[in-house]
Amino acid sequence: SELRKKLLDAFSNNQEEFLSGQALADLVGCSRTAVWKHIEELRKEGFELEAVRRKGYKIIKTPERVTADEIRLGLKTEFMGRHIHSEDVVDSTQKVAHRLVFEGASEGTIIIAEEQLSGRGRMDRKWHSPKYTGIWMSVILRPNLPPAKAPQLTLITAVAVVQAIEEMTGMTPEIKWPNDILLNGKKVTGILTEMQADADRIQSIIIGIGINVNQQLEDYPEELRPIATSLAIEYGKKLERAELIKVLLVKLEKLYSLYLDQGFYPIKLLWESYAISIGKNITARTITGSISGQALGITDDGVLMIEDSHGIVHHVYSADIELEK
Ligand code: BTX
Repeated sequence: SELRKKLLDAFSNNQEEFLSGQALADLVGCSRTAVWKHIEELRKEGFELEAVRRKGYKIIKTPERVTADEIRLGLKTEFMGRHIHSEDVVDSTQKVAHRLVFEGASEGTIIIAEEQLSGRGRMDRKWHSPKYTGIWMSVILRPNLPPAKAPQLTLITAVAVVQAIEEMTGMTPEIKWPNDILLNGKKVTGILTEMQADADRIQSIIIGIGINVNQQLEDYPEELRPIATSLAIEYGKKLERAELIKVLLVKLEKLYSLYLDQGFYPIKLLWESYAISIGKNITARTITGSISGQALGITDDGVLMIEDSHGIVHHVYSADIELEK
C-alpha cells in the first residue's frame, strides 16, 4: 500500500536512527495506531525491528528475497532456469506459467513468486504459500512424448527435489507416491503436474513445485501443523532459497535429460530407492473408491501397483495414499 511504501521510505532515509511512533506518523501522514499496525505487518513479513522505549523503532534486518539475478549468478545448467520470470505476489505460479506457455515460453522457463494468494494442490486443494519462506515455482517443459507419460515427470521431479534437499542439508527425505516429499513423516514439498496435450502428443507440461524452506511451525495454520514441516524446522537453521533453487535446477536438468535419453527405467530405480511405501500395506483413495493392500512398486511407466488380500494386482494412476501403521 501507499502507506507501507512511505513507511519504508521513512526508515530508508533515516537508517541509523530510531524513529518514534509519532515521528513516523508525521512522516507518513497517518495516526500512530496505523503506524503500529504496519510495523506489526512488517514483522510478519520477515522484517526485524528493534524497539526501544522513548526512542522508537529501527529496522535491523530486512527479509531475505530471492531475485532472478541471484539465481542466474553461477547457475550451472544449459536450459533449466535459463529464463526466469519472478514476481512478488501471484495467485498461483501455475496460472502465470499457463499464460507464458500460451505466449510461447521456451523449455526450462521457470516462474517463481515470493507469495501465492491461491497456491494450488491437486484436485482443487490449496497450497499454503506464505511470503519469503518457501520456494513457489513452476517449470515449463516441452517434451516430445505421448500424454500417458506425463505422470513420469512428477516422479522425475520428486527425485530431483530429494537429491537437492540431500545436497543442501544432508537429510534424505522420503517420497510418498506420487507427489509427496516427507521429512520425519511430514510434508515438506508438494508437486503438481499440469499438461496441455493433443491426442497423441504433449504440447507442454507445467510442473509446480512447492518447497517449505524457512517456515517455523507457527507460520502454518493450525490444521497444517500436524502434517506439514519445513527444511528449517527439520534442519534447525534457515537455508538460502536461491541456492536451493540452483541446486534443484541442476538436478532436474540432469534427470530430465537422462530420462529423454534412456527412458524411465533409471529414474524408476532412483525413485524406488527413496520411496517409503514400497513393500508396505497401504490404502489408496481414488476418485472411484479405495484399494488396500501391499504396495509392490511402480511399473516402468510410473504407475503404482498394489496387491490386495486376494492376490490381485491393481494399477493405480492417481490417488492419495495412506500408510497403515
Ligand atoms: P496435494 O493436493 O497433494 O496437497 C495439498 C494438501 O497438502 C492440502 O490439502 C493440505 O492438506 C496440505 N498442504 C497445503 N499447504 C501445505 C504446505 N505448505 N505444506 C505442507 N502441506 C500443505 C500438492 O498438492 C501440490 C502442491 C504444489 C504447490 C506448487 S507451489 C508452485 C506451484 N503453484 C501452485 O499454485 N501450486 C504449485
